[in-house]
Amino acid sequence: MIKWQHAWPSLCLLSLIGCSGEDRDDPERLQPPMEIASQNGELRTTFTVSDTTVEVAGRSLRTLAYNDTFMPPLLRVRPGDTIYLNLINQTGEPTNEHYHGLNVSPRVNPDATISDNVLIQVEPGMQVNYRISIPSWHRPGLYWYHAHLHGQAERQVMGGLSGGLIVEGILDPFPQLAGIQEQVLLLKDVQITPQGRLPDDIDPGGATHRTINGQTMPRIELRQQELQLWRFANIGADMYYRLVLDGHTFYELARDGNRHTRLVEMQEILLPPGARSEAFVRGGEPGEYRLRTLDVNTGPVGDDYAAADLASVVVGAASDQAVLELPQELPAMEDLRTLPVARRRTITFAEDTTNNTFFVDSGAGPLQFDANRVDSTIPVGTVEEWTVNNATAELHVFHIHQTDFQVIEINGAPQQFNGYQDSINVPFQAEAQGPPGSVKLLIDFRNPDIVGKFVYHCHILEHEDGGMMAIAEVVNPAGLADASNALGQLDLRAESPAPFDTNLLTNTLSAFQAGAMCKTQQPGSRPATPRIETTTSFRVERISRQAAGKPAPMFR
Ligand SMILES: [Cu+2]
Repeated sequence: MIKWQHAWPSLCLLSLIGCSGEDRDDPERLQPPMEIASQNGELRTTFTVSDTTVEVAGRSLRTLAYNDTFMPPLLRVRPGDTIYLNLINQTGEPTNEHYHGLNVSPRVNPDATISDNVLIQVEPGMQVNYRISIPSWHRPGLYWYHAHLHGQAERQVMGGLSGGLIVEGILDPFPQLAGIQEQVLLLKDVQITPQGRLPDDIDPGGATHRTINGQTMPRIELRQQELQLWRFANIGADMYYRLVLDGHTFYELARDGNRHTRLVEMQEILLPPGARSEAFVRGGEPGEYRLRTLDVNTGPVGDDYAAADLASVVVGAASDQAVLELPQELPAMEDLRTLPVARRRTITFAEDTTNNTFFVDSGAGPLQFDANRVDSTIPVGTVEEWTVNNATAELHVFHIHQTDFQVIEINGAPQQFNGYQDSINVPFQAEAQGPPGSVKLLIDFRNPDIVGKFVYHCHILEHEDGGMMAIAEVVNPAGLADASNALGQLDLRAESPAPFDTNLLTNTLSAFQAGAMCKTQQPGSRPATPRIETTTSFRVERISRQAAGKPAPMFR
């Protein structure tokens, strides 16, 4: 039984779609995730995180979940929309939320709501009000959201704290394809002990249940010659997938929410944790096929993921409708190699296999994550070339928040320009004394919305929790109007469009005061600007007094 706990019940009930009676009456058939779609430019919802029991893979699992569901709602928005998401933490441990892949602010908003800021933690009993403003130019595609609390990310994501997010419009350039069937395929694996819990110490390569939209081995239907868009997201904690559909070819349209400049024909899709692939599939000869993942070995000190069947795919007889052609021309994208490189950096993933600890060397030696240290300071408005090395004997997955990159080399081999992505598999070091595995990226830091502090890390969440994460701070060295927002901290100056809502303010201040992560100011690391008149801590204190004594009914 799915329970909904929305702050705006009438609005959200109106916007709930994706649960047609036909699909729900046929449990073997792939059921699309529940959806919440934006209305009039706004998506408003409340997620309550609780310690609850969910049903998954025919088992009961005691876990932390959003709104008591293993597969929480798919959020569907359009470029230019705003997400208002209230996250209520009714569990005994902190959590938070990241909006993976969105090119949005990493800061605290001027109205005391939180944008995509993973340095905030939502303590037990607290609520945080997220407001994510998606720019009107945002690239459409498949994204996802998930808990991103350092040290608990693997456990919280595997247990259920992850879901899908679609920015609508990926097929807009192809009006001839309007209305084709899309299949949202959210891949999430989960390990369940005989006691019905997650293992105390998760071994990424341990026995696991593979689910799609929370279902085990569902049935997907299409007709011979029918063109469908299959939208895969790996929203699990650690696992890699190598996806094949027997007897069929994938024509990849987009990666990580970025439409390609040409369709890429693939027999197999490698999907590291966090990655997305959106691909056309055309129904072959009538019959039954398997969607499978092949064996993956992530290296000599890595993990083995055994091959597994994921879904049954039934191709029916052709319909009498006209056969749709694959799009031949895709819109052009800017090849970042045509732009000047402002700076070259080398980032190296390293690890200590004896202690199972993980490091990023951003130029100051191998370091574990420290929220109070800035590892890379980047002027906004630039494109940088990052060489990401892997000096270990297992795969890692480089992911950076708030932006995308273009992969220009893998182990020294130049790569054709197909588009952008936000995650990339980094090959392991083949020989102990040999060169590291390596990818070379052009990372786009031109979007002024991303001024602030955010992270880059390995998206194998065991490794991220173990320290393989670092902080980037995008700064505005010109000291332009919004430079003080580069603090990535509470900024309550007069630009706020509306009077402060005391509840929002109380929630945000509580998050700051409870979580040490954002409070330490780094001396000398801030851009100097005459518009910053007070320190952040003073500003927080002043507003705190102002808010004192006011009721905060939404705060628990
Ligand atoms: Cu890793």
